[in-house]
Amino acid sequence: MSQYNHTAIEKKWRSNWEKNPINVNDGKKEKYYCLDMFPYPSGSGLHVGHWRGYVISDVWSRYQLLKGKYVIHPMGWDAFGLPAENYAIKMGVHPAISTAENVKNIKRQIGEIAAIYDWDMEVNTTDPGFYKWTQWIFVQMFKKGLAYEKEFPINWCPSCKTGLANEEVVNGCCERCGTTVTKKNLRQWMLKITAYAERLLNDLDKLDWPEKVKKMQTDWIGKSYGAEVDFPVEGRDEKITVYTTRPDTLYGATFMVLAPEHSLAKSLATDETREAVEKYIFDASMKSNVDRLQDKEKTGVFTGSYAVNPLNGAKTPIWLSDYVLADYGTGAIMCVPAHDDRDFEFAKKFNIPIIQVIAKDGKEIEDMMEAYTEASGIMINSGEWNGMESSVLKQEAPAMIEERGLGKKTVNYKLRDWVFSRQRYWGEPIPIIHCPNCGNVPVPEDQLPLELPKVESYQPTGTGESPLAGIDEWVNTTCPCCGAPAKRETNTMPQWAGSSWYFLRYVDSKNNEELVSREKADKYLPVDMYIGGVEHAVLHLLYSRFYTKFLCDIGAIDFDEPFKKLFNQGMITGKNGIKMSKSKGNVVSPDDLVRDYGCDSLRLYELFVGPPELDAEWDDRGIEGVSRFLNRFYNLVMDNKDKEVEATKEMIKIRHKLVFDIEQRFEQFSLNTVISGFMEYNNKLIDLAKKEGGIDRETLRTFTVLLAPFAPHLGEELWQALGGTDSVFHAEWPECDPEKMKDDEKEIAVQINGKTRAVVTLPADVSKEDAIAAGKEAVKDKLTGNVVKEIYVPGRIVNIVMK
Ligand code: ANZ
Ligand code: ZN
Repeated sequence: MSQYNHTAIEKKWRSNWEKNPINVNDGKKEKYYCLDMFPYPSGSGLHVGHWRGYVISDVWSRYQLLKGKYVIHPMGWDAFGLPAENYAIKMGVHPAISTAENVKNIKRQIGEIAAIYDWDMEVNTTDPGFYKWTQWIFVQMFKKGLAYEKEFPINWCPSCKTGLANEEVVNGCCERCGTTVTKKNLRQWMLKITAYAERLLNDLDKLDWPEKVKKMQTDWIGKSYGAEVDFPVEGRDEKITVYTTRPDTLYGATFMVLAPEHSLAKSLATDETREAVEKYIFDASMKSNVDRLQDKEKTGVFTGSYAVNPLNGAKTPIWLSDYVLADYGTGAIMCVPAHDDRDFEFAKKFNIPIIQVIAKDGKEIEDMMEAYTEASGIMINSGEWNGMESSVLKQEAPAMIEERGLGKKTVNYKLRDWVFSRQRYWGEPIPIIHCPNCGNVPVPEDQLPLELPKVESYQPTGTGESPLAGIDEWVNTTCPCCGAPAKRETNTMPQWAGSSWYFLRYVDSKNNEELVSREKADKYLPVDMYIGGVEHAVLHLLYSRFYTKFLCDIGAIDFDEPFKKLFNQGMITGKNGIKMSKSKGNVVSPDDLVRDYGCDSLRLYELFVGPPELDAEWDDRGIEGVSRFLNRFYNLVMDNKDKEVEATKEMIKIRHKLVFDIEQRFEQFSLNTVISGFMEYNNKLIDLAKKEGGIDRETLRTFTVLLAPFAPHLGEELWQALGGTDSVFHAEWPECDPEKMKDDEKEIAVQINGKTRAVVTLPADVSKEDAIAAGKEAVKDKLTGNVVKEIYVPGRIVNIVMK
């Protein structure tokens, strides 16, 4: 068997594509926008895991191309952010320089994949021509009151020395460096993403996204229905409003807990409790969020004051505890230990009474060992509510409470406004000027971009100010409104700022007048297919939806969801599922594999390792198998291309079945089984070629077109060998005719008493009588006894039962 020369073939077609691009916009074709999550240009380059996502998106793009679409398939760089800055601090190299080097290197590596990226569209978030518009969006948000300043305790990473968004805190630790996050009181720029909570939630229905991701966003937005109930404080004019999702349990509230930061916390202390209360409040303020939220033993302090249950007048002790969060609901809760786990634990620890108000089967439990948390069962110990079903009451109680003037029906969201400032250097400057007369004034739009100045030291100051604060010439400016001496904002934007809208820019990346022209936006946007890792389920994918909705609201674009379809690829890991990383020494570089087996083989193998949505362990040895398949197919074509074989019924049938199977698997995004399908059909054709002395050219051409999205170089080479004069990607995607797929003959097993004795080949639509007759004929010398029954299973079995 001859071996095809992948090096020569791949080189030939690369240079050919450069001269004659295959994906051209003729203005008539329907567009298809297939987007990769753009990478951060890190210094360590690409490994085989990175390849997978890019191969998936390229195969999909080329499939669309063959279906006659103009494919928008761009690439760019998410290049602001901490790693480049940390590198600058370590090496003393300006981040712009190291970033440019990394981009160059990764671009070369991505070139090895042979994807059909349109490099004319390339964007880089650190390019002033790009971040002009990142700043412009911020200014628009500021004008609409959606970007605002606020001082409050934010998540603070003591190692990165910067504030973090809630989304960047994972299990209480900094998403980037893993350090435990603490709280710090800082003036912050905030984006009011909460104004879009309802739309972000409802519009998930419009999206063809994995259910898992939709659920993560739903949970993150965290809408809950309940009631705010007012508890008057005994002996005072104030009342405390609690938020509860379980107003059905009001009769079971035996105490109340306020967050230590609650505005009334201090004043509720009595002479006897003051010292303990103040100490508790102070200690809580020193604790990090992890300590507060982790499931450790509950702590708390009794304030000495009581509130009055508005429903039954019960005297309810008021406690402080840090398991109640200050910034959720009202920062105060009514506690029902019989039906809430945390309240139960607290009540047990501090010997507070427990009153059961829901009974599973109508019977009260003597000594509760744990909370009964389900909202199902019969109400007991609940006055006029006794006997009601708790699930019904849970729905009705908020309105009843509101009618009686004891509180109101409410909806709550877990989603918080987005902390949008970073006290770091390598990001977009926030385009705001602080004027002593005019307050916060945005940099006038015609002065954007507000360029990031060069600094001497990138080192974060650690005081909560960015290194920009140290450049007096930059900080000191004049107010664009009144001309008075004023100061620039020195915080920068988070890395998410550019990635929240970059996909809009590709289709008009050089436009200096607009973020994207409406004409181009209408024509080429939104994204039809977005491919990337699942780790972005709530960060990038939520922010992008928010930005898109905002830009739609101000008329910059005409759609309010950025990504119609989302595909999350699984990760390629090293042995035993361990993530590839330099430090673990298990990184597999594509370079040697491309050299030894060719780009086409590696592309196929990246997909052959398993279902694209699942993680897969890398094993170099597997590439042999796909490489052997490509070689066998190459030889099949080369050996048969000139034989002028007339297509037999069998060949036509296989050809149509091939198209049917491959297309169906493609549409289900089952790319690994497309490849195993190729292998099976290849074997069938090789056998058939032996039997029939060749294979017809049309079948070989069809197979070549189907294979081309996966192995584009080989696809072109074989297409040319089969007489193609234009690129294989300009061939039409083959049609499948279901009529031609039908088997017109069937192999039918002939059994005697259930044991197969012969096989007969009969027309697929043979009648029962004929099938039985033919079956009996085939086994006639074995029919020695009395035939008692004749059974025909259509198309499969003739069974003759004998005694
Ligand atoms: C009484 C009650 C009885 C509750 C019961 C639960 C079960 P969601 O919105 O679904 O997360 N809660 C309210 N504000 C809180 C805060 N700031 N910090 C901590 N917990 C808070 O849950 C809302 C429920 O969480 C509320 O309903 C409240 O406890 C608690 F059998 O009120 B519940
Ligand atoms: Zn001014």
